Amino acid sequence: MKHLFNSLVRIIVSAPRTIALFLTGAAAFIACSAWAAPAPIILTGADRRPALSLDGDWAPIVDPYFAGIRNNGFYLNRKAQQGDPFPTEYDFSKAPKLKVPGDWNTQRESLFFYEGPVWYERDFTYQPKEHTRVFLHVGAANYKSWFWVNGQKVCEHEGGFTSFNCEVTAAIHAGGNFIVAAVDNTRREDNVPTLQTDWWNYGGLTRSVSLIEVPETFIDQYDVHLSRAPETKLAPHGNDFGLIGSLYLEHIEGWIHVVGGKIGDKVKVEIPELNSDGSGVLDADGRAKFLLVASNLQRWSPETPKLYKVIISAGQDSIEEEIGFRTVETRGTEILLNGQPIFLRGISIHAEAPYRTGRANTDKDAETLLGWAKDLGCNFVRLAHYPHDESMLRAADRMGLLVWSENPVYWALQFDNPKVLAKAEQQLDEEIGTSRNHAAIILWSMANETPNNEARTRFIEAEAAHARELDPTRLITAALLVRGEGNTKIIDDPLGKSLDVIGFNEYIGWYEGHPESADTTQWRVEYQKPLIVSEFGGGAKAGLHGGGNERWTEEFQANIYRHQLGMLNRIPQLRGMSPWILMDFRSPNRTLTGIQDEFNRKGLISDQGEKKQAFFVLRKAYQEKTVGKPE
Ligand code: GCB
Repeated sequence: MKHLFNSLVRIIVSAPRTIALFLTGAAAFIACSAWAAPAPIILTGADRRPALSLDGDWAPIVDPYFAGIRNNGFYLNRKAQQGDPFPTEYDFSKAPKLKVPGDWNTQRESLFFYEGPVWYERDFTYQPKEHTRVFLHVGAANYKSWFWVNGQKVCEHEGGFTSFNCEVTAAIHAGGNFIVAAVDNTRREDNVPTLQTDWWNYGGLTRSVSLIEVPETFIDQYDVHLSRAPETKLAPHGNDFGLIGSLYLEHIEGWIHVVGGKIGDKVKVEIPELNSDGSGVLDADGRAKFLLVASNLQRWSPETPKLYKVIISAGQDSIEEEIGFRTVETRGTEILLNGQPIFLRGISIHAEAPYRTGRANTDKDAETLLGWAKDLGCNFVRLAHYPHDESMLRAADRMGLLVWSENPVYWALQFDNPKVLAKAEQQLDEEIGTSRNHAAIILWSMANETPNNEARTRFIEAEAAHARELDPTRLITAALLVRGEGNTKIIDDPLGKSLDVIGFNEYIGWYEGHPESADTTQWRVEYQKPLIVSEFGGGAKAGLHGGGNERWTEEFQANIYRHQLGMLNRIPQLRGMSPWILMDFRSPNRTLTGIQDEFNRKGLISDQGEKKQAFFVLRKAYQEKTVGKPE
């Protein structure tokens, strides 16, 4: 406002040309707020498409007052152009570069605590092909982002942990092109997540960026999964499918959605190794269902993480996937994987990069983190507190780790604000739409530690219903808070009614009592459903030693784990655990100098890869299977 006032004063005292320029600038600003570019689209298996990588050096302008949008009719060009509305003073080419993918906080000391807008620019050459559409694929941009190609707005997006795709076909041309992006990680009350979290608000183009080419009519989303229906044993003399023999037949089913397809167009799914294929035809919504019969399928499990090549095609378009097939369901208080009860020996993981810190985003980060989880004896990981990078999910599929994937509905959002619900649902659309074909994912988590009140319950019930509609094949969970009465811990949050599996967090021995307090704690659980203790733990600085009752020592943390494991074994419907947390991670809340230094130190491993004593306590329990009900 103040700026507008100053501008008006300047206009009144200056020449008519300035008035014209001011109006152009103001119109451009209004246009920016009012003109919505087409919404980005969701692509399943975007990483399986031919792509031109735009990773590498991008030129940034740090713009704390967002002057690039307000004053100058945007930083749309590589540098200020003649005729720009106000005398402009920017030139991307002069800026020292930032790496993409990457958060800006760990790349430049002055940006360590920075929250606000940063502009990015990148040049590239391109040769358009006929009958091809081109999408700018953004792995993640935290939190809000806007994109222009050759000065033309191509999209904007909200949400910092999911991928999205902006069509650039009409904006791109043969030869030299450039992209300008603005990314703003300002925390706001009506964001998802909201103002308070316990992790670093890493800003920027934190995951890979590329250009993806697809035919004019193309597959955007698909779902290929094993049917939960029991397998069919064939009669020895023939059957509906014309096969003879005593084979086990299983059904692989799903759907394919085609953009630009016509009713009746055919789609096809093939699994060459199983000698199996199936087809379907598009309905009025561009979706085709299919069913495949597979014999002698080897099911995916943590012990045998078998992935099959699956070819999905529609008209000119085709994608080659790697998909595992398994079922997951609950029966009473059991979790059944492939029909058999399973205990989830897990660990929670943040997307914090091992050794270098910052946002994890490479195959190597994923392999290191999940490699440590395997070494710990895990068959399960809770990917907290937001959807992780595709490379984590691909690695989990390959390495045989079951996954809890989480929507960033964390602590106290504006639960009574319908716009906030819409944002949470949009992030679910993107999370589920992009990752629904990972055999590893068994649980969609709706939220973490939310206050028990009616608005919250309504909000998460709506979210859960939305998730079930998007994906009826997986289990819905959330990490709940527990309440205490004397020595008894009670799980009776009404939200439990709308969950398939109940997660709960507790910090006995750290935020309350002593490690030994766990020995006398009783549990009352109001739900006959499977339970997962989604967090417990305590802080320790790697290399700091002392007695079992000295806080911050490795011994103290190990002591918490010993007593917790004993206590948890006394909860009859416990079906899994994901203690907090695999590796130390940055959090601005953790200010204890010399110990925390802006790291949450509850990791079993330090950010530099040092394993603490508690790692070995948990590993022993997992390896010897002294936790959980025998499977
Ligand atoms: C919690 C939160 C987690 C925190 C953790 C802690 O309950 O869910 O995000 O980091 O506690 O360390 O306090």
